[in-house]
Amino acid sequence: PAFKPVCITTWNFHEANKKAGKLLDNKTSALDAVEQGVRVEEKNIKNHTVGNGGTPDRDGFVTLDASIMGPDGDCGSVAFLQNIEHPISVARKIMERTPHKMLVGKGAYSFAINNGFKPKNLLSPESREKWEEWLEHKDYKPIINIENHDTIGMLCLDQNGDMAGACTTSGLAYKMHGRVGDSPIIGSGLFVDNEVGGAVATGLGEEIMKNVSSFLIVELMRQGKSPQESCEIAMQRLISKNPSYNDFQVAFLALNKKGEVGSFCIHQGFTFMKYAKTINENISSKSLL
Ligand code: SD4
Repeated sequence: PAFKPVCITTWNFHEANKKAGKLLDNKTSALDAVEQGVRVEEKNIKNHTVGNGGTPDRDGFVTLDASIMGPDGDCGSVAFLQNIEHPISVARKIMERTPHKMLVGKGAYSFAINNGFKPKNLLSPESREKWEEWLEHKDYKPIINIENHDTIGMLCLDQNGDMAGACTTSGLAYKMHGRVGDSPIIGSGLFVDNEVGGAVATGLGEEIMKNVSSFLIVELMRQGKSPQESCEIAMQRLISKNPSYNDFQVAFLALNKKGEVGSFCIHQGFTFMKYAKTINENISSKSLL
């Protein structure tokens, strides 16, 4: 093949990254690979930060955000979606089957049902129990590295040299009902430009959104910066806008068209997965602090 496929994923989502990496090795397109890859974690009830089994908002509702972006520059996203296990696939259908890029809440749910998705209660007994414990104190503080696995953001470069990305999450634990994070906001939680590369973000979405960080990282790569330099410069921008960065985590992951990878986070503890040449490994990110 002209290009050696690469797949990278936020945190230690071993299985999801391997699934997508192996699909790329079998000539699957980057777009299909990112969708199939992140679905592994959406389905996984033991993971409390994505899809099924996700941590609910403060009122006890699991509400999901997701986005997908393909090599043709097109994108789709869903936000505040409930009772649907695979928001990434809903996002893809919005991209492919509607004149729009984003659907939210009840409208996104109706669209999903009309397109063959089945309703499902996503609040696992375990997540419900933890929420009930949380209700006793109702402390609202972003947790820095939730169990070391969190929002799943994935970037794939396929054998044709085409790139796609996906991002899917149940968002911040115990967020306000109706809160939407960075993950479904194109340019914030995810951005891909097939001429340059792609970036994904995880951590405190409010900070990522106000800096449109994934778009910024891709634009820095367009100017000739490496993925690593681009992640670091975007982080400098982000922390320059909020002096209390010691109190929250943000992490970036980027991939360029040459298959080079970069990552940067505020606090130690962010890791990412990389699949290349049949090796699937977990790598510790450089951090600011
Ligand atoms: C959000 N960025 O909803 C997501 C959550 C996350 O690590 O990635 N936490 O703000």
